[in-house]
Amino acid sequence: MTSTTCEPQLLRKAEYHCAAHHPRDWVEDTGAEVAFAGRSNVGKSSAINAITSRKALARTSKTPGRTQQIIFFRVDAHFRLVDLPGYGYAKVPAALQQHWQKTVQRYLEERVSLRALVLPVDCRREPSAPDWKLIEWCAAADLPIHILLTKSDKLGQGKRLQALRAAQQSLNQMPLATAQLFSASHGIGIDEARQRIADLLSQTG
Ligand SMILES: Nc1nc2c(ncn2[C@@H]2O[C@H](COP(=O)(O)OP(=O)(O)OP(=O)(O)O)[C@@H](O)[C@H]2O)c(=O)[nH]1
Ligand SMILES: [Mg+2]
Repeated sequence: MTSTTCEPQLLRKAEYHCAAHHPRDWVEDTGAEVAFAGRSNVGKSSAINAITSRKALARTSKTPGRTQQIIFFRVDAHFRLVDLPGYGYAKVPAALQQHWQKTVQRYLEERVSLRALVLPVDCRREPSAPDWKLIEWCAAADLPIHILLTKSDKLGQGKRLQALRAAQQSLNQMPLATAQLFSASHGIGIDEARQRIADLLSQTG
């Protein structure tokens, strides 16, 4: 029997499972998964690698728009992490942009095993309009969302805490939205994120 409580260290066992262009290729919708959404180039794939303690589990790139499919990582028979295509990169052809948008929308609306979204947001910027759309969609759907204020290595300690307080303040009407400081490259907030994701995966659906 598989356990339905996810220990944080279990996330280190994540393995690449498949990349899906089309909903028919999605992994069977059983068990529990947490998906990483967000702007192109914000650091979704880097966050997955940091949290799973893997250098190149999810492919990262300096070229925005790298992750173009929904990528499933299997933690064990019950738990998964999912890397969603990024949004907001202007150079991606409109038709492709629309295809992703539709796919991601369908994923969010239909996926029964989805327990929460993780949304990396650059800590030096305000969340973008599509970031807010996701945050508000989650609030309306009663789906937890955990915001990683990422690339926080780029800020000094004082500015970092200021960014965290501002984010928490802007989310204070949304009980299922949480935020933390994070840096994939400098190891900031990785244990905290791993713990949070394990807790979110352990919730019953
Ligand atoms: N300084 C710093 N750079 C980071 C951090 N996280 C990611 N990066 C860099 O940001 C760039 C984009 O990272 P990715 O993880 O590929 O971003 P992504 O959101 O998966 O991008 P797409 O798949 O294109 O949507 C890479 O050059 C990373 O090295 C961080 O915490 N600090
Ligand atoms: Mg990526």
